[in-house]
Formats: sequence, structure tokens, C-alpha cells
Amino acid sequence: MTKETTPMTATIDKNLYSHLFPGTLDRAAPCLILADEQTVTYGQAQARVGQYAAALTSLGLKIGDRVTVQAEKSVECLLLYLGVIQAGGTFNPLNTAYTQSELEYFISDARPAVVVCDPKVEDGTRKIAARHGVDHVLSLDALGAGSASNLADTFEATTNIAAVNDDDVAAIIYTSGTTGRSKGAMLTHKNLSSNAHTLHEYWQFVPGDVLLHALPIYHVHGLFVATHCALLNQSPMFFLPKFDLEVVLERLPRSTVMMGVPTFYTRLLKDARFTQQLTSNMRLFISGSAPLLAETHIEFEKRTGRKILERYGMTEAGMVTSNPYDGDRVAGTVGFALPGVKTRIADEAGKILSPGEIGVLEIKGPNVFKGYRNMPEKTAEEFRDDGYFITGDLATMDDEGRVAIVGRGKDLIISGGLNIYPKEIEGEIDDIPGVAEAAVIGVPHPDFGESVVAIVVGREGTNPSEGQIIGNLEGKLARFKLPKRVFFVDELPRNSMGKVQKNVLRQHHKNLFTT
Ligand code: MCA
Ligand code: AMP
Repeated sequence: MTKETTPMTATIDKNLYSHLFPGTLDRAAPCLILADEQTVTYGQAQARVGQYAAALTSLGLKIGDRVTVQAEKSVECLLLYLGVIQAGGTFNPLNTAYTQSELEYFISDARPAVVVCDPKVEDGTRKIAARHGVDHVLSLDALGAGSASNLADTFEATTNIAAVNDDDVAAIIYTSGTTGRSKGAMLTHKNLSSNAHTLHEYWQFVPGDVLLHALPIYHVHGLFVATHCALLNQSPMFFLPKFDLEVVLERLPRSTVMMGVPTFYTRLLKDARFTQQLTSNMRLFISGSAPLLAETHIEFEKRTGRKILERYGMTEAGMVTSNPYDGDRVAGTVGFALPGVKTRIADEAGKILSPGEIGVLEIKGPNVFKGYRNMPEKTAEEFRDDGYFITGDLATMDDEGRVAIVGRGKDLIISGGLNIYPKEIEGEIDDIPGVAEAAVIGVPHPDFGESVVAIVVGREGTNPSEGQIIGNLEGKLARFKLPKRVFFVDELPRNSMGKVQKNVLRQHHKNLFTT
């Protein structure tokens, strides 16, 4: 944070960077306040971003070149992201929990020009990178130290902003699929800047706002929705490494806005120190990424006198609908299509349904992504001919356009706001010696909303244990995907078509974690 630069002169609106760091930037204003209260001003942040942009450009990064980053949340990591954007590169963050074997796939698909990883896994990452022709591997640790930041230190901050087009890809975020491998959703500069402006206005950010940022920054929620709103508002963020209840309770009285997954709210409600008085400075609590239980919504209001604002989104489109800021925030609903976004409910064949009928939510707007990297057929399958994207979420819409998510057309578990696809885990369990087949389901969980449970049929004459199954998956799958419990059965329930009846299994295990 040592080098200062002169204020920006060039403004190229197409680059997301120009929106987040406008010519009118108040350089002395606090931007990031760390866990130890150290503050980074907007001027310092911009200068550091400029150093990262210069460093990346010196490595030969061109518009659209990918920078894959699997690093712990830190200020440096956030500023590296913004440096990639300024330089016109494509930022590709990865969940820090992914194992090296998961990483191999992402690198093989993203074909990055630069990979940034934690120093702890640098050796393994270098080997993977070498196998896929990646030229540069840099490191960044949880404190923001490593060869990436050392390299940035050696450059003067550049004020050049890459002249991108609206549909140049600013980020690729991998999102798992019901079948096959993860899909890299390509989000353009226009997707990100349009959604940022819409949310900034819709959620009525005002001078004096302070954002409490405790989300990870490898997903849309923490990286784009939260930080872009704060940056557009030139507001400070309490930038916490993770959701630590003690630290969050301590920072709440000095914050005005928090964005979180439902687990944040259930954890706060479990603590008696979370009171109306503690939240008296807060103007907005936002929840998303997973369904907020109506009981959490109601208990929250009872405790604090405030209503959580629930919104709905997905990697492929950023934010799609939101409960209103001023109007009714109705528990169990995700509100209305955001300005500029169109929503409709259709059946599988694409017939538009009437108000109140359950179908799949389809969406269209400037926020909707460009497509999945390297998967033109998969992309085409998920769009209607008239440009609507098929979300795969089951929903209803009332006469006024208020949307409620009532289920999922896709076989997906959402645990603590992280998406987990049963198919991926079933595939790994099926490969374990002694296993005939497996079904993986999501079961209600008081902390994570849903948790992963595996039901396994052993091969005749073999008797694998729960510990063996989980032990076998360790190192192959990120730990948050590991089943919390494994049960053994003689056979899986099937319908007349031979399809595993997961609803029967879910029903059978529904009280596993809740009673
Ligand atoms: C951690 N663990 C988990 C999860 N997180 N297990 C299941 N589900 C999880 N979400 C496991 C770890 O593997 C570890 O297991 C143990 O729990 C402790 O890990 P720790 O990191 O200390 O956990 P935590 O700090 O308690 O984290 C829980 C969390 C976190 C706060 C809920 O997962 C989180 O911040 N989630 C937010 C995810 C998010 O940002 N989603 C947005 C996606 P072991 O001990 O076995 O190693 S974007 C999106 O969905 C769209 C666009 C949208 O609408 O926003
Ligand atoms: P992701 O893969 O991270 O993009 O996850 C997006 C998915 O999370 C959506 O397709 C929904 O299934 C789910 N989701 C996000 N927000 C909500 C919400 N408020 N209520 C219910 N489900 C949600």
C-alpha cells in the first residue's frame, strides 16, 4: 500500500473498472477496514490496483486472458481482482476448498495465462499448470504476502484502463452442473456493471453507508454483489476474512448494511447478544444464495424490529429479483424482477404459465451471462429461442410479479450458501471398491440449511464403513462437499421407471440433524 498515483484521467465506461473507480473518486475516503482496524483509503486501493494491472500487463496479459486465482480472502486478493479488470483480463476465482484434483479440471478448462495460488499448494499447482501450458504461477497467502504482491511492489501504478467492449468477459465463475463437469459461466463487463448500478440504486445506498463484508470472495455474492455496491457508493467495507460471529457482533454497531447467506442469520439469532440495540445503526440486512426459512425471517423481525430483505440470484445472472426496499418484504418470497430484468414462469416445453402456477423461472436482461466457456451446445440448451435463460429453479409468480422459489428442477444441494451437485459425489462414491451404487441427498440442517448425506449399497460380500467412504473422498472432493453422514442399505428405492426415488430417501432422513 505504499505507492501513490495521480488521479485517473481516462474514463472508458465499458470497462467495469471505470464504474468502480470514477474520475470523481474521493481518494482520502476509507475503502477497506481490516480485522485489525487498519484502513486502506480509496486512493491507496486504486494505486495498488494500478500496480497489479501494470504487473499483469508486464507478464503479457491481454484482453480476455484468464487469471485463475485460488487464494484466501485478503485485501490484496480483492485488489488483484480489480487489477485484472483494469488490465482487461478475465478474473477466474476458485473456492479455496477445492482440492488439487479438482483444480486440474479448472485449469484445463480455463487455460489461464496466470495462476495465483496459496504458497502452501504452490508446488502441486505448478505441476498442474505445467501440464496445461500455463506460463506464470504466482502466490498469495491469507495476509496478502507472496510472489504476486512482491511482483506488484516492483511496478508503478498504471492509469491505463484496457479498452474493452461491453461483451468482453470480465470474469469466469465455475458453477457445477447436474450432469458432467463444472461449467464456466462467462460474465461480461456489461453484465457486472449493469447489475452493480441496479443494485446500488434499488437497495438505496446512501452516503454514510458502511458495509459489513464477511462473505468469501470466490463467488458472485461476496465478490460482485457486495463489493461492487460498496465501491460504487465509495463506502467503507469492514473486510473480514470470514464469518466469525464474535467479530461480526463487534462490527455490527458500526455498520449500516450486511449481505449474507441464511446461515449468517441463523448463527446471529442463536446468540443472545444479537439484539435490537446492537443493530440500531443498521439500515439493511440482505439474504440470498439459499432459501431463507420463513421462521428465520419472522424470528429476526421479532428480535431486531427489522425485516431481512431476501433476494434471488445465480452465478449466470448475478442478481435477478429482490424484495422491495420500501415496500413489503414477504417471507418465503424473493420479490420482484429487478429493473431491466424480465422474469416469466414456463413449463418444460416452454409454455408460459399463468399467475400462481408452478413452473421453471426463466429470465432475460443485461445481467444474463454470455454463455458457458467451451460449451456452446450446453449454453444453447439453456436458452429459449427468444433469449430467455432457463434457471432450473421452480417458482411461482403472482399477479403483481412477485416471485417465490418453491423448489429446484435441478438435483442440487445448497449447504451454507455453497452449491453441491449430488451427481459429482455419487460418481466418486461409485468408484470406491466395495460400493455397488450410491445416492446423495440434501437433508435439512439447522446451521447449513441443508447437509450432504450419502446412502450406499455395498457390493455383495463387502462391508465398507462410513469412515472408509468419507476417507476415500477426502483429497478428491472439497471438504464442504463431503457427506456429513453415510448410511448403508440393501437397495435404493426406485420408481417403475427404475429411477432412484430421492424424495423417499429425503423423507426418511428428514429429521437426521434437526431433532
Ligand atoms: C464450511 N464447511 C461447510 C461449509 N462451509 N460444510 C458444508 N457447507 C458449507 N457451506 C465445513 C468445512 O469444510 C469444515 O469442515 C468446517 O465446515 C469448518 O469450516 P469453516 O471454514 O470454519 O466453516 P465456517 O466458517 O463455519 O463457514 C460456514 C459459512 C461459509 C459461513 C456458511 O461456508 C460461508 O461463508 N458460506 C457462504 C458461501 C457463499 O458466499 N455463497 C454464495 C454463492 P471440516 O472440519 O470437515 O474440514 S453465490 C450464489 O449462490 C448466488 C449468485 C447468490 O444468489 O448469491
Ligand atoms: P449459484 O450456483 O451459486 O449461482 O447458485 C444459484 C442458486 O442458488 C439458484 O439457482 C437458486 O437455486 C439458489 N438461490 C439463490 N438465492 C436464493 C433464494 N433467495 N432463495 C432460494 N434459492 C436461492
